[in-house]
Amino acid sequence: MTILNDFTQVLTIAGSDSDGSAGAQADLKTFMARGVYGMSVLTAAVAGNSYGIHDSINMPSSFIKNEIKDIKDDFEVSAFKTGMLSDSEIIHTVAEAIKDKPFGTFILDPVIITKHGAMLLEADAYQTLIDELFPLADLITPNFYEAKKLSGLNLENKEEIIKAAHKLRNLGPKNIMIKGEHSDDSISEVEDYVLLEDGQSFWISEPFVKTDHINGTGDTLSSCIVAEIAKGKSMEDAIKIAKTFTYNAIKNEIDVGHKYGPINHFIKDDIQ
Ligand code: PXL
Repeated sequence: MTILNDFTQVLTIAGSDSDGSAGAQADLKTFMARGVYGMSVLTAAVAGNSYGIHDSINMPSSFIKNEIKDIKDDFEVSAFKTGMLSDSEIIHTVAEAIKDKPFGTFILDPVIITKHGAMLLEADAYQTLIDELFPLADLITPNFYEAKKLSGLNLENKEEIIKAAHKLRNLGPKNIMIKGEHSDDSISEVEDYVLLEDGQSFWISEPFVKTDHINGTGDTLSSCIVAEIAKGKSMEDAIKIAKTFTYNAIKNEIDVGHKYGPINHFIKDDIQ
């Protein structure tokens, strides 16, 4: 029998998506693909498939607290992320439970809305997210829409995106990654902007892939960053690896579901 010692341990605090394409399921698949041991604290569960989300429930705060306590009591988590947090009460519960930094590096994916328009965070909870979790975050990864909502800026050009990143960083997160706009099918590249803790910044892009299979893209990117940080990569390297991994997962489509399908976590690549 082979025993794998010192396995790198990571955690997602997120919602369950029944069709396996997004949320905690996408995170756990990414953790597996990147060779780390993944755990999941569920905040909510959505009933959905490739046509969309049709129902959802939130976990009670007392249950979320117990899930986090059980991980704390028994595991050595090196890095973790948050995804769907639903409302202010859940954000507050999670913030209280992680404020003593029990799980290492914290990647906050400020999940607000799905690609197909389902709201995963109540509008009156944006400020709670900013007040209670931004100051604890090592990195936030808003998409274009979330960056607009959270910064209050229109992001009409590159200067505005840069301005939004600085504005968001002034709210507490150490590093910022604003993911590029891709609602217009005529673009050729999806370009993200990264502002690092030391003040350095860069644009990072991959070709735009015209496909309906993009569920779980943001979840996969942030959980890949978690995995790479946990394995010892720098923030910059982890972001670059995650961008390439996610692009490969989009490019190598798998054919499940009948409408907006998942990306492909089975891809074998040699991104180190
Ligand atoms: O991809 C965003 C997302 C996050 N979390 C859950 C989801 C989705 C999108 O469907 O269902 C639980």
